[in-house]
Amino acid sequence: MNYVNEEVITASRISITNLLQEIGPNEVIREIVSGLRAEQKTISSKYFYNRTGSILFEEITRLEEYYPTRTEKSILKEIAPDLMKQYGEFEIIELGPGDNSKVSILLSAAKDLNLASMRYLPLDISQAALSVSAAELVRSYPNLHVEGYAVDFLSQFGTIEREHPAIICFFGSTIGNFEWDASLELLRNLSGKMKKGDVLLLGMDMVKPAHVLHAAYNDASGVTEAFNKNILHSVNDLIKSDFNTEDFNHLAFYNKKKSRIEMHLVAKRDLSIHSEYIREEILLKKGETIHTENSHKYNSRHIREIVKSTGLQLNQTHTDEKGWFAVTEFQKA
Ligand code: AVI
Repeated sequence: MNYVNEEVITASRISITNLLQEIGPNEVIREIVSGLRAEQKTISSKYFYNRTGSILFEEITRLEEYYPTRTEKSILKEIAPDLMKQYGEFEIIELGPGDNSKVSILLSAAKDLNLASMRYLPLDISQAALSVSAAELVRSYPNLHVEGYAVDFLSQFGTIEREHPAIICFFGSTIGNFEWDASLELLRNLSGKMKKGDVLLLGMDMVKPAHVLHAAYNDASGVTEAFNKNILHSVNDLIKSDFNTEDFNHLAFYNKKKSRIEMHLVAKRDLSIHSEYIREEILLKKGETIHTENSHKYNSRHIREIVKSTGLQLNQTHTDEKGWFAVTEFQKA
């Protein structure tokens, strides 16, 4: 009986709203096929995250070589008490929350301050993921209300109604997976929708010795390789094609000029790929690559460019002692 009551009480602190405008399958097919017919073949990194891809990514975040996740969390642990003292009355909005592990650091610091009530607004593409995480969070934080939105946060951030100032969290250096110009545009849009006093906490993976970067995307146990190759399974499902992961090698390298890790899949032999949706096969020459991901690495010049381009004010850059990762705090002036 108690259990049932508890479920009712926690459920009353959760609301999930679906504002997704469905993207038709034709658009997805068109996007993937045109990427595969381009001079430099590409598959957008958003297609990594089918069920297997999401599990593999979680595994990557726990790898010894993959420093970003644990480094970002250690920074958050360090700064959370002061941040929550300063902005404890703010609501927390998180773009693409993933598991609850990062926001939990902020919420725990707020809980330690005995804040009467807290509102957390996670924005994610997956309504199912939002429901599972919301249920977990309200169980751990008795003063917490979760108002989740299934949205494409890139285009729909402005549609979220809110009255209070917010800390907007965009963690994990997900921003780094966008081309530099696209990331500035995204941040400019975000800044345009922010209200005076709102704070943006941006997780940014910083430039560091190339061998460290190389190892993070070429781990010894081959999880990143499996993650990279899995995008072909995801594409096979979406465009009914016949890619075979055995025909490709994983390639990840640091492109210093563009300050980014690039991931590719390299054809081991000449290939002809069929899809139920296209008449002409997709041809690959031996050695030709499909570009699957960019992961930009930043320095202080990039941060200054962001300030210049978005008009946001730079409050502080919080880094670990090696300066490998930064949680940068911007404010809407
Ligand atoms: C999600 N994103 C920030 C990760 C990154 O590091 O760019 C994805 C990833 N790709 C390979 N390993 C991890």
